[in-house]
Amino acid sequence: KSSLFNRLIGQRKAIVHDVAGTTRDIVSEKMYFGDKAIELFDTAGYLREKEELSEKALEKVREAVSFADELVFVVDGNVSPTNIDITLADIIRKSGKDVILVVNKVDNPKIAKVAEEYTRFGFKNIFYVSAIHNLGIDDFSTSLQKIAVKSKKEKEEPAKIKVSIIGRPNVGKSSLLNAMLGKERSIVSNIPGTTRDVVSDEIITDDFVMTVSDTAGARKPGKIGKAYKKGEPVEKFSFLRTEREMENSDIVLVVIDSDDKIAAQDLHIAGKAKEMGKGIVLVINKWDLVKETQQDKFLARLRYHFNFMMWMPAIFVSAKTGRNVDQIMDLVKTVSENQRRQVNTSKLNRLLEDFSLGNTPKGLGTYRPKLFFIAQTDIVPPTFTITAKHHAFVHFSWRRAFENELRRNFDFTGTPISVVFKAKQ
Ligand SMILES: Nc1nc2c(ncn2[C@@H]2O[C@H](COP(=O)(O)OP(=O)(O)OP(=O)(O)O)[C@@H](O)[C@H]2O)c(=O)[nH]1
Ligand SMILES: [Mg+2]
Repeated sequence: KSSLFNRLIGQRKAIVHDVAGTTRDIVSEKMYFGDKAIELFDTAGYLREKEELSEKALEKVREAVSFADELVFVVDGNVSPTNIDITLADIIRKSGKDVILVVNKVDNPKIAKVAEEYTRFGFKNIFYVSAIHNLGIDDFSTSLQKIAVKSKKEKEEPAKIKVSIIGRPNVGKSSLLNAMLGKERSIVSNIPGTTRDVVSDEIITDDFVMTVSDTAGARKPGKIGKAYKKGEPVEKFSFLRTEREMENSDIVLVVIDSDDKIAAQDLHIAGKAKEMGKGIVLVINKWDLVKETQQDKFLARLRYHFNFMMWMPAIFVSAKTGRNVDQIMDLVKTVSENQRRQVNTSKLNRLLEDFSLGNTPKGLGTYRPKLFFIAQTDIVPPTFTITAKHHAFVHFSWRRAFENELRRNFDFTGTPISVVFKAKQ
């Protein structure tokens, strides 16, 4: 299997063989076909046994079979089907998944006769190859390409980034948009509630097209209710528009006014963006108004209040003087990369295994959670799915600690990440 894997990947990967029977043996690599790709898993190491498969090895096989979308079943064309082959064929057939049977080591006509014995497994899609001698590999690879073509398109490079500017009324959102664009695009005034409709424009650089939207000031829901009763329906409408704009964006610039108190509403807005899985940059505006003596105090309060989102980058700017405004663009780009980060599956499994050694999730009574396998299942926001038994008994504090461990190992600055569980069948 490993020779075949290496042949397909093109020798780019050193296969790890050290610790048999652990997730350390999962080696994966992406194979690209144009803008489509498949991720190949080599299950080397599961099946060391000569005669029969241990229950543990079988479990690993079932796990891999259940995880994959399609299967490549590799057998040795030099020898007749063994008991292990028959057992594996059975598991694979029962999975109901599409299977490619690859009969390896077929490099001369004599062997071809033995190799044909494998047709009795009943798999229609068969390739006779020799990984060592590079025979039949192209045809096999073409059939992998067919799988890739069926798959979803790889999510695109962060060429297009949608950014929304959200914050309480009068914090300087419109001023910020104008400063970022370098033109007076949105109306600025010292009257709160100036912006009523979303105002968007594009910032185009060599690396990306950033659509930036200035929104109506987000007021406390209670206040909107009061305004509504007083016959000001526009406000309520604006708030809904704001939320919708947030939902439509990849990254939210949460703007707060450094010349004012940090309000519950500021935390509410940031919390909402987090809940929606959006990338977040905290932009602290009007820094020109804050005297140097007050700056430390403000920083301390900021750290205290936004403690629940340690991973959120913050930048101090002045829309008025233009200070640091350019750096917002750099931060947005970094966050955009982080929220599209895809972590290699073998690295993830190694991390989970190492972390679990010192942090076994405790269960309840006889219900002991057992974690089997982890894979990243989505981006924007990065989502990790752990296949487990009794996962309902994993305490939320374990999940939080593991999220922190992920953040320690991979840069997810500015993006929420999510760890979810999937029951093992
Ligand atoms: N000193 C100073 N004043 C600023 C800064 N940014 C904005 N302002 C002022 O703050 C006031 C409100 O600015 P806007 O940009 O209209 O604020 P907004 O958040 O869009 O307000 P709404 O649309 O009403 O929600 C204006 O008087 C601006 O001139 C800044 O960096 N420094
Ligand atoms: Mg405005």
